[in-house]
Amino acid sequence: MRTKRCAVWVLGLLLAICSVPVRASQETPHGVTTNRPNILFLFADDQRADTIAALGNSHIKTPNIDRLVNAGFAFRTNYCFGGNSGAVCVPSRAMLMSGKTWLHIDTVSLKGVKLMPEFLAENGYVTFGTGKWHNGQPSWLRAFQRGKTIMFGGMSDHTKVPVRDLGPDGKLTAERTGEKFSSELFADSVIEFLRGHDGKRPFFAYVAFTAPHDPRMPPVPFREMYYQNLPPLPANFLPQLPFDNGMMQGGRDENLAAWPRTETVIRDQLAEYYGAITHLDGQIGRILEALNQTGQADNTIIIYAADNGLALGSHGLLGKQSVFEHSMRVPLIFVGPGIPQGKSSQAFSYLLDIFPTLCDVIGIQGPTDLEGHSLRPLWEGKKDRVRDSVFLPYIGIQRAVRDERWKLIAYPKIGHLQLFDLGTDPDERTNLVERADCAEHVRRLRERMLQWQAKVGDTLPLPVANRKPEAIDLTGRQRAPDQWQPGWIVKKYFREPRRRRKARARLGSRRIRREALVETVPSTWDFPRWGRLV
Ligand SMILES: [Ca+2]
Repeated sequence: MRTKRCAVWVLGLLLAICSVPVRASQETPHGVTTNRPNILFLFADDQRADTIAALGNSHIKTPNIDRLVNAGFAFRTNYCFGGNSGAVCVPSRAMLMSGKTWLHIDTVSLKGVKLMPEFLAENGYVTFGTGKWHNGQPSWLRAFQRGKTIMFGGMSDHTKVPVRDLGPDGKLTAERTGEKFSSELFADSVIEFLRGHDGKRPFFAYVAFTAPHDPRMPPVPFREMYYQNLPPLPANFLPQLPFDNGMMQGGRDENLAAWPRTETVIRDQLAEYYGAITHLDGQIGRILEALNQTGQADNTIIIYAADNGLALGSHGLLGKQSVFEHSMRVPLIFVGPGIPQGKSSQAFSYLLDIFPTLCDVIGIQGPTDLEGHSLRPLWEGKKDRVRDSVFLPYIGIQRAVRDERWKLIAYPKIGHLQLFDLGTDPDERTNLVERADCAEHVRRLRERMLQWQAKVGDTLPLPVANRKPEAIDLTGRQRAPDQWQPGWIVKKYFREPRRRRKARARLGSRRIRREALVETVPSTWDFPRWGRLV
């Protein structure tokens, strides 16, 4: 009798639970019912933090990212936590998705790590992914329930993107070539998802653009607009980094222009880079418009970020394989319910803070082993910082640590140190490491670096004192294009001008190299400046 009464009670309870409407609320595994916002994650590839008009770049046109800046909260001193690969995208995305540093995860496969979208799905979210995924197919399949035009790998010709879809059988379709420019292709896919979403459960939509990663080949009008009005050289332009930072020779990124870098080439490549960003910005505008049309905009958190920065002429480098600010700092903007509008913070943050931040905002207890911090208290004004320094470990060749004003970079392979006063020298142009009155900063920051190493389990030995690096000169070094560069870029940046080819044949390489230097090097090619930098 007692058993029968109990069974009836349980049946009644089950019926009551089943009759609870699910449209506006979700139930967590802990039984707490909440109203959760959607999440739209817009992620650029290789976008420097200083390429957004509303955040201070007076040359670039980014009206839609500006809308996000004006409607949300920008983290102005946000970093990628270094990396363990020349393809910085791989560790950066692994850290974003896991909330852990690259020292503690298998960045290539993400095996055994709880992923941010996977975790959100376990907590009631519909997860959708489009665009680049550089951490293997099994981890993508674990992360997302739905997907279209997914590009597995690091890069492609933007007009011939190799993509797969997630089929109704839960398997990835065969690879096909995308029919549009990458940014348009991925925008189309997420717009289709947004329009088709039934709203019964909140969504997490991840849009991983491959712009402005090279090939720097935006549609013609977008590069023409900047050729007509060339971007200025970066303040820390150099024809070549004068010492080997460990990634100068043999890396793909550094190969995209001849040494010494010239003003003409760098300003043209900047025009193409800015064009790719402005074109991407237009696609972001389309996505925001589609979100508005669904009526979901007021209940959606939008995140805008990028995986790593880029040098593009700064310090004589082109790529992201350095711990200078231009290569490790990336945009980070949050927009949404409860987030202040048009505000920003200089507090230090990392991309790996996004996972714990989202857990905090939507009211879920995140995995206990996340290494980042929630950034929510910063926009709520409850804290003015979540950490007091930033550590940037890059493979076994570079380590940097910075506090609010000072930054120390160590190059363990060559025993070299650089100290910059970011307060007066934000472009990292003048190395103060040998100045007697700066010795205390070197000592203090080196100590901080050791503390960071201990904290994250980084065992790389650091230089104990500065050793001046040997100068190298890559002038005229042989280069070959990779398979993804379109013909016009190969012709423009890889083929030697005919007059120089003829002269080389006539005079021999040694003499023409000197002539080429005289001919192409801009007035800023100034060897005494090297002395200050090294
Ligand atoms: Ca990247």
